[in-house]
Amino acid sequence: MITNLKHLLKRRTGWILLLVAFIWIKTVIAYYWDFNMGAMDPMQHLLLIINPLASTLLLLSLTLYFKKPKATYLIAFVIYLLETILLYSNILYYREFNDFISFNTIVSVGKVSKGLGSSAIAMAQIHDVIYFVDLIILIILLGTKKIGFDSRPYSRLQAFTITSLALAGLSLNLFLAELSRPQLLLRTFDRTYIVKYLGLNSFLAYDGLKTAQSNSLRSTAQGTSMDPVLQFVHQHYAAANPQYAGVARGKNVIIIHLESFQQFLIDSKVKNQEVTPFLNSLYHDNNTLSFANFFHEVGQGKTSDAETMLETSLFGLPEGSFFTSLGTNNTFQAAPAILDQQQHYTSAVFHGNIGSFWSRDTVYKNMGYHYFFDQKYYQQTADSNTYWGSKDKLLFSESIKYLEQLQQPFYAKFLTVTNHNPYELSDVDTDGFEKPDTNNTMVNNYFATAHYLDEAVHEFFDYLKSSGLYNNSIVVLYGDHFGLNEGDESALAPLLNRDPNTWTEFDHLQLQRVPFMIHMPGLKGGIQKQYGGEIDSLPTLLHLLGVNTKPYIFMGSDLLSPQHDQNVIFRNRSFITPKYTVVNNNDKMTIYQNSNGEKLFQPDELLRQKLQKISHNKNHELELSDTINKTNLLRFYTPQGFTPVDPKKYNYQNQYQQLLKIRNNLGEHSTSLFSHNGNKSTTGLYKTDAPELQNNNAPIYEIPQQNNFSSKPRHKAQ
Ligand code: GP9
Ligand code: MN
Repeated sequence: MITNLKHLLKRRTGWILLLVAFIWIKTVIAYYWDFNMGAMDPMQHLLLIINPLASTLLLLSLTLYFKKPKATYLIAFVIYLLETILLYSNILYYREFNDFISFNTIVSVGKVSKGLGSSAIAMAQIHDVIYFVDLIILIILLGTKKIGFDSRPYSRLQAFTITSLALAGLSLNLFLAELSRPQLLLRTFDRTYIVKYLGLNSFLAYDGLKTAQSNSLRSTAQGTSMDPVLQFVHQHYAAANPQYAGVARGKNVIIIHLESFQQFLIDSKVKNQEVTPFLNSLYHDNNTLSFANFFHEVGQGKTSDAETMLETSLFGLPEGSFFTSLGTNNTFQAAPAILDQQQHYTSAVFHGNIGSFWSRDTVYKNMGYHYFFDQKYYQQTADSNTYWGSKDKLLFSESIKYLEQLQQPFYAKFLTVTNHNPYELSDVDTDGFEKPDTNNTMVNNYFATAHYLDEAVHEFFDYLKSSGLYNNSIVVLYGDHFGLNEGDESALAPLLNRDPNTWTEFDHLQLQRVPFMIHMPGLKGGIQKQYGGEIDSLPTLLHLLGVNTKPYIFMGSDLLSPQHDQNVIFRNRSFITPKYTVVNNNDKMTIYQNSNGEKLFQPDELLRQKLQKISHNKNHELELSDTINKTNLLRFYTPQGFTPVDPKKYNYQNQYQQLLKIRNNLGEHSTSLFSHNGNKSTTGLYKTDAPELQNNNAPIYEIPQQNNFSSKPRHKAQ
């Protein structure tokens, strides 16, 4: 065996395999030591362990095609060095940004120096030596002639065999990855995911390909491409309703993103228990504008699509997620920046999942978010997380420490996660809620996690009241998208008192309603019957806050405006009007009547034409939105009174320290809740029955472990 090995090291194949082995071993060490890959099950661990192998072998096998042995040895060594540099740069970059280096980061010099310049040294750690030990071993092996230079010719067939082996390995890797995470490349959730399943090389290749594609599309656009967009926006503009315009001016805005929450949950009962008693009470509250006919309009980007619409009033893309594919480089004119520039709002997102998911850590900077509190700001114990991050009750209660430090008015968004499929939660968390007994576990569980989410929101509202924030805030609650998919609906139907045998595609589309509630003490509320969708939420909110939306490129319109467009288009181009539901199947329209769900087999010509026209207009709207996003058109247009966002101004590290520094600098001018409360924390006012926090009188607030590096506040003091 040993002699075989010694023998191998004296051949070209041996040289290649040795380099592959070194890269492989140190990459796996980095996965477990330096990166937080979040492998959850044996399959994910297996993928982590094997994924550097095939792509490295593939790259190095290419050097075997050189006739001259010197070339093989030398170029293979250069590839090995480049791989080492790539790995180590990623380690340093990850320590600062909790993310992997994208193709764009490499090509744009500014960002590289930002990520890997002088600061890189500060990111280095003693144990990093391990990533270079192999280099020393190599030198020793070469020096002691253990590695021999094989000058014999290398047959093409042999080289081809190795390349084929690498390609087969790569396919197997891809197959296993799809098995473990369906739609991995289609939805491109997160850089970490791609690295986790396919490795650093494949990630970079994939990212490079995507970037090249979008760059070539972008280069076709020019300033005049905005003309049809401006024309549409001008015609489509719906002026604010004078009854509501500016009624929430100056209030804090609190957005509560109800994960996977569908409207049918509101007022529903299971085994005589109200599923979401608190949200029901909000829905019926006189101070809540509750939109009964509000639809999600997401595509494959799910949560990220909902966020795109809510923050920009532009649609997500027809395929994939806008956040991950284009959002990291596009120009935005989004809610946080608009509110900051118009009314000096401080903005923050609170989310218990890792920051790189959906590329939020980059996209939020482009949107102008001042702060982003992601998973590392929340306690991480064995039972504090579900698959998607911090449990909602913990998310809300642990956020208070940060929320109370935000300068007011603030625009704060809470992204919940517990009500996300597979909707698994222990009985202790769901507080004895009895699940339904359908034969579909997903359906049964869904009601229990929705119940948990309801309690979490309730606790948060209690805090808003006890801390006084309630009186100067406007709270917006929305469901981002469906929680149960079409396949689950037959199990769900009986719970909605429906016969699954008569369930149609009409029912499926009608079920895409999600809550949209705007609550504020003193607001003239009530259940609103007008139709609308996620695309309409931003103009509605901005008008309530007294912002003139006319200069902005929004696809939606104010739900409260008499000129509001009530036709709602979905990403698959089916649409709903207040009277009809139209299913689009390869451009063939099937029309249903909303009043009774009946299919119109022979609609009269006039109606057909009318619906055709709506279809045409709404498709035009989707196409315009896609052109804006795909060709990054907003870079050619700056709304009056708006300054383009500079993402470099934002730094999501050491945010707690940044907030304290701003508070100290402002002294008595600080407007944070903490300052208004006589420089006393309000965290003690938070009451939660979260079992994870029961053994302590007060919640444990772990100050996130962070590097002291670059703790300068980048956000200007207001
Ligand atoms: C993860 C969360 C879930 O951070 O937002 O995203 P989804 O799978 O619903 O799109
Ligand atoms: Mn979601």
